[in-house]
Amino acid sequence: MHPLLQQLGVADPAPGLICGERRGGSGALLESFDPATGKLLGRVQQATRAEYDEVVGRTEAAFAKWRAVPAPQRGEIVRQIGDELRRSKEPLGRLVTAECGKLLTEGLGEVQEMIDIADFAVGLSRQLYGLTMHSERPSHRMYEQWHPLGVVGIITAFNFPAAVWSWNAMLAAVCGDTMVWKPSPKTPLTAVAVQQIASRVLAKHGHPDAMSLLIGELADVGEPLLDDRRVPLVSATGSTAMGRIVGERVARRFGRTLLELGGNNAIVVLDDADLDLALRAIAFGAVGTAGQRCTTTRRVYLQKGIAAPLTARLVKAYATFKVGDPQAPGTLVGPLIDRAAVAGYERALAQIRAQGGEVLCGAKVLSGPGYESGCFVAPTLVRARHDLPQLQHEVFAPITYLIEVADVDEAIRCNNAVPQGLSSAIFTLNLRHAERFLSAAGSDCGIANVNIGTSGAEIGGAFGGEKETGGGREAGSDSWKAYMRRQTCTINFGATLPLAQGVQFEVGS
Ligand code: UN1
Repeated sequence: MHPLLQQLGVADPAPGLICGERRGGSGALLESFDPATGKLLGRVQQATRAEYDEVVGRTEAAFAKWRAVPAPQRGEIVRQIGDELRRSKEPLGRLVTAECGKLLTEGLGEVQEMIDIADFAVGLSRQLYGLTMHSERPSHRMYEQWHPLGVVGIITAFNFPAAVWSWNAMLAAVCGDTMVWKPSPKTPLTAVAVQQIASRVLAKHGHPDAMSLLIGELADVGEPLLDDRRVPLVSATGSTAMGRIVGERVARRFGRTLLELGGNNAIVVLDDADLDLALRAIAFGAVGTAGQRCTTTRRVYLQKGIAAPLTARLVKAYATFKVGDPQAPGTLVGPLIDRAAVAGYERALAQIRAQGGEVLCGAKVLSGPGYESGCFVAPTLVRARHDLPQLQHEVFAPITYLIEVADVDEAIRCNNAVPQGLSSAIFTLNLRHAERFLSAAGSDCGIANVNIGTSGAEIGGAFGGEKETGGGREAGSDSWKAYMRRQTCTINFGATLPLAQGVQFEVGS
């Protein structure tokens, strides 16, 4: 058994069903591999369709109890989950790295992000504010209040196997919802370890079934979630193709969705930029997490005055990037999640070449000592024209396009000329250009930055994007509203019944 699993108290096989004290799964075994070594990390006994029904039933029953707990007390329980995560940060961060291949500093950062959102949610538990309005009628009071929704379905992707759950779960919990988590089948062990931590705390407070985990085949767990009227909100992170199915299916039953889908993010570098900053931001955005963030920088628009020198500096920097073991200090690029992702990288490169893109560096699958898993690829820079068709597609791999533009207007047009709308950034020291990028006529993305890159957002802001990114917002600001239902209340404390808009309706008594 892997020592990290032992340390985190995860059995072998791990339970693919966790709901309170109920630990189980009687479906097929799912294997989880370390993409850096290709070695088996552990196995999970998946849940069946019947077990899905049982768990959603229990989670729904738990809702009646959980919503009755005052929000600040729910916050106190979330605070204790955050404290448990603090205690487990090191082994959990290492497990994230082992299972999804991100650098150890990023694995630890991911757990930090969970702790941060837990803290945020604790504060929020005393701030689920509604507005009050002045009624147009005498002796009337009008206000709105926010109530919990019910069972929230949380579907997460492999690249943030723990943090994205916590963005949803910590907010949903203080909002009074209970939840069912369906993690990526590529990172099930991280989910089991995280769920066990949360379940332990919840059980101590008499709410064991408020958060549950279901790992199972698509037909047994994923699909039923979409059609299940007991689940009023499905929050899904993943590809646009997946999100389209989720959005349509859930809408058919008038359920709500919160979608956080594909990104295809650009950095614009103008002639007046601080090029040292731009270089570092492009590097982290493009090759960080091996290009497998939804916020990864995929397109870089360079104004013509700095295009040649910055391209040369980038190519030189790329030659120094160490690709390899994500646990080893000094590594900057870990593996892709699996060989299917490597095949996607190769297919994209074939398209790029066929369409006339010029590969400047990288563009190969790495082999030899340290690369036996077959999941390592060289970070790649491509010089392209703005109309290269492949630019329209998100490929989860470290392939970055460098495109020359004449000025800020062309850069903004190009930034917006893709179907996705998650993150964007401009590097300039000119106030007018920066503000132009942030204006209504500027970037059309959910996130727009100046002199910082496209990835690595803090939890305090609302996170999400427009167009095919799905329109959802998670984490900070007022994203909590997605997990609640709004109720508008009008109270008449007078002795007459005036109607709104001055309508007269006299009823003889
Ligand atoms: C994702 O890739 O799904 O802004 C989320 C970032 C991270 C979140 C990425 N905080 O890059």
